[in-house]
Amino acid sequence: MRSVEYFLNLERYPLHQPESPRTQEMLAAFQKQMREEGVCVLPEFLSPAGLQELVAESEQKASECYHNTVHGNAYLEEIPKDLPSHHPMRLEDRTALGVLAYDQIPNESGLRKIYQWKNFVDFVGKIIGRGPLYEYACPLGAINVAVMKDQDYLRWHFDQSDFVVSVNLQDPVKGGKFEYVRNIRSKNDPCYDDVRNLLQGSRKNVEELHNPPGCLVLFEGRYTIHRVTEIQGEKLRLIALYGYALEPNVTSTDYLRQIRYGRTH
Ligand SMILES: O=C(O)CCC(=O)C(=O)O
Ligand SMILES: [Fe+2]
Repeated sequence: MRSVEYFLNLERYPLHQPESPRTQEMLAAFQKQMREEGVCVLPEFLSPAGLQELVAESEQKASECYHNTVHGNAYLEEIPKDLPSHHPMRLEDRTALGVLAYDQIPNESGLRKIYQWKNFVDFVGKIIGRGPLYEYACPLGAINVAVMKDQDYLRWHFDQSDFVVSVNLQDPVKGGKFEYVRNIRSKNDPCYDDVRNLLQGSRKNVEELHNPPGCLVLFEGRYTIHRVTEIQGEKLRLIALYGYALEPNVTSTDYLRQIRYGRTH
């Protein structure tokens, strides 16, 4: 049985020594990056051997994923009836992807070991800077792996959650780029004109995230709109998504579970 250390690059990121000056220095820099940019990328977070094992495991399970195609808007909300015709909430697009749910991730998986490791949870929580983190209490979503095949696509959207923690496992041959427009809206201003222009094809302020396999990414997606461009080719895009909450016992709705996992439990 492998220990969590096997999967991580602890030489570069000494999470096992949380009090060491190097870890503290690193944390301060990532906290600053998170505060200022709303995104934080930690390259080579996984060890090469750990990455290889997690890819093999996900590839092996990929055919069991639930695949769904849904059309909707960028707000992941139903469209109110009386909206003007030019409102960006009326603009719908396609999302097509597969997902492996938490209960499809093997009990011995390194993905679980990392997710549950106190040093990891504390480290991520400190970077996010919003207090201690709790494991997401969703039996399907706490850890899930997005499996994207040829022609799959994740449309432009805002997240319903404050932040996402992801570990990229495998890039496709072509496409599958994570694009975003940083703070296109804010808490107080929905900036509908900018959102509409983007949804209609504008490339203004579009950035591409550089997160090769093995990267850990922390991302705030509530005000930063983002998408994954269409996958091309036979190689799967595989990315593990870790759900954490700022309080205990936070879970997802049956509606959301049905769309993402094709079931509620
Ligand atoms: O697959 C990704 O890189 C991002 C996924 C995402 O944006 C989401 O699940 O909300
Ligand atoms: Fe998202």
